[in-house]
Amino acid sequence: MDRPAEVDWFQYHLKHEDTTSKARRGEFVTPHGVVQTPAFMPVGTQGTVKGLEIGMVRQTGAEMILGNTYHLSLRPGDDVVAELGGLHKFMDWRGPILTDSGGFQIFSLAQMRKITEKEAIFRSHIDGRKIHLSPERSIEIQENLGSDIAMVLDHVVELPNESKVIREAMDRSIRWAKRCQDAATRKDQAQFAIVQGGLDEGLRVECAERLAELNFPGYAIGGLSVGEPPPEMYRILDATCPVLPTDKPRYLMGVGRPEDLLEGIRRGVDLFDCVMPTRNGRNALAFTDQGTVRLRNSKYQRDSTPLDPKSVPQVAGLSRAYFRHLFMAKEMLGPILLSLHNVAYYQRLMREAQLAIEENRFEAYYEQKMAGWASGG
Ligand code: PRF
Repeated sequence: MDRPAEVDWFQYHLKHEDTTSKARRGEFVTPHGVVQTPAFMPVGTQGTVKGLEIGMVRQTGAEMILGNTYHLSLRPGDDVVAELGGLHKFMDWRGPILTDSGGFQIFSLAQMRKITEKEAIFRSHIDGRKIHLSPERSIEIQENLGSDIAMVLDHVVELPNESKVIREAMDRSIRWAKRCQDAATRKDQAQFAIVQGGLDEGLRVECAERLAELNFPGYAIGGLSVGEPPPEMYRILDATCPVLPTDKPRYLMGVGRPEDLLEGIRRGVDLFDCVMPTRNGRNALAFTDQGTVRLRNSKYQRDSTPLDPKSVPQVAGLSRAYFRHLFMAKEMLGPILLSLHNVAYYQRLMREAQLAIEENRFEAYYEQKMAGWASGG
């Protein structure tokens, strides 16, 4: 869609700061609409939030979704998506879209990867084809997809790792962030930088400070939730968040469990994404206020209690026994309805968190949710 180039999109309004924690209540303006923060983005890797038709995604209350450079450039091809009018039109999602740069997918999916200063070279996990992904090409792909927010290409390394390797990847990620910035041609797309630096607080602070100088419209914290114990991630958030600009949104990439979201929010994170609600939904694991429920468990065979009476209308009337039956019988409705429930659960959590921040009671809200999840129903 053509939009006036002179309009200053991507304003972040910090509306309120919780007095009991570092939680922030904000609003992020994009060309495809406003996102209330804290916010959770369902993951739509291949141009679909798995299992959910687009009306269901909207119904959950999600305001922004995530798409992937890596997957969509390999299949169907970013040139194809561009020719068909961009990703919004292709998948009929009218709201904001954020696309990841490919940095993390090269790390987690690609075979035979090699990183040089110029680019990442790897083999496609689909057909083994050799692919070159430079910062400039990542931005070209994301501009072709037409997302509202493009992530810079970063170099993600395994943890634990030698400090020299972590520093080199961090330095390269900063140089690549600058190259992404210089490659931008679309006024209706904002780029978010990504803080790397492993589990080293000093490196994280340095990275955040150096990226802050480049004045990006938003900042992500990457390289976490890659297998380290959760307290390590919280320690890095404690060190990193205070160094990030207060007037820009902060995005914790690929996180996480409901408790990780609240742990992030009380440290000042505004935005999250994770495959957890959809992946677990396909796998018979439900999120509830009493903790996770494994619906294949035989103890639910004759359990007539509703999974969650506060869920969406399609789910609110369904018993645990019915869900167990759907999964045992391998009916496709099971994964669909449970993905819908889980994504809606995450969205409800974000709305509750937003309200708690507005009313200066986030810590009390956090304590109450954590106690419920620990109660085990
Ligand atoms: N970098 C990018 N995408 C990501 C991550 C990252 O570090 C993570 C880490 N949890 C998830 N997604 N580009």
